[in-house]
Amino acid sequence: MQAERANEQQVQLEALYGEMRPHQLAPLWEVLAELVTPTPACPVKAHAWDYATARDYLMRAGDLISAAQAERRVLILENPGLPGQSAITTSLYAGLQLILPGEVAPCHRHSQCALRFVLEGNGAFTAVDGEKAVMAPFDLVLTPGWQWHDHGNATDRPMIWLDGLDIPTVRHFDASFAEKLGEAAHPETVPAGDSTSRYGRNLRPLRGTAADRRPAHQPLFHYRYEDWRGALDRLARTEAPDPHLGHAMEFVNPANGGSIMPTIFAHARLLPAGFRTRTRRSSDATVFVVVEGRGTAYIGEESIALADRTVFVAPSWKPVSIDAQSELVLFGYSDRAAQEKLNLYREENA
Ligand code: 1HN
Repeated sequence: MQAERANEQQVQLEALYGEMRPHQLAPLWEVLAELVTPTPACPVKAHAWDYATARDYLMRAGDLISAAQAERRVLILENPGLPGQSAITTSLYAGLQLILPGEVAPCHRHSQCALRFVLEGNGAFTAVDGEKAVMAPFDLVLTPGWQWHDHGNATDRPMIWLDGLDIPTVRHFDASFAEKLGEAAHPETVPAGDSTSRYGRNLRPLRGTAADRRPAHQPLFHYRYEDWRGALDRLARTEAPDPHLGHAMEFVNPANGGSIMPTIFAHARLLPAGFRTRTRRSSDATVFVVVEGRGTAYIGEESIALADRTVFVAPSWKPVSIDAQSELVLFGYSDRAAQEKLNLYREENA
């Protein structure tokens, strides 16, 4: 009797849904549990990209299409759980970009924020609003939103870097704007290295128009490997590693002491040889690059071998433990900066 009544209710509800659908109306109670999950439940998968394999495909693309023709010659690192979405996590994008000797990637700007983390090559540059950052391996270079940028390589070797952008975040807000300068390169209006000498030494120009060369909210855009690696090393010599992170340092914006860009948080870690981090989970899915060393990342049920320049991604809220077989140095970026502003960020240490 009861089953019959339930069945009748279901039949009538389905009929009601069918009638309301053409009016763009739908019942919340059928989807509520999927919308508001007790913990993060997204399709992002833990995954790793072997550098040599990706590099090989990138070089083959380099034989077929120029940087100028492609505008940006990049292989997207697509999360296997987000096919076709140009996304490595629900909020972030990652790609590997190649600039061959003599090439220029033409000048443009967009509302999306970008970082470059150099993987190979020495001496090619990104110019941001007319100031060149001449790049070395494992340098971090920022292109904050709406700043003109072009890339060039006047060396005789290819340069390859990891691009990290907030493309899915900007897409989520439907707030993408972009324009091309119409010239290959921005006029070089500021001497190379200027922003580092002005803002990268715990100083800032006191006054005068020259102080306005960079936007006040985003003064520094080049974080050199030799600087951050030295700082991490000195930290490691003065204290025991954090049980969940190892030795870890955040890249900060000197304008406000906060994250490097409004949507993107970046950090570097050093794990001593033989150290294994205690399991930790956080709501910011994170993209990592192996800078030095070997090890294994345990992410949920997966175990990922870490070798030279492996790029890997840890999804939101999956337990992560990293085992360093030799001294292991990692770079990582995530949307923690955005989540903290929205009061969403959480972490839990086991
Ligand atoms: C972009 O502007 C660059 O400037 C790289 O190098 C990757 C991916 C999507 C959209 C814009 C660059 C990009 C990008």
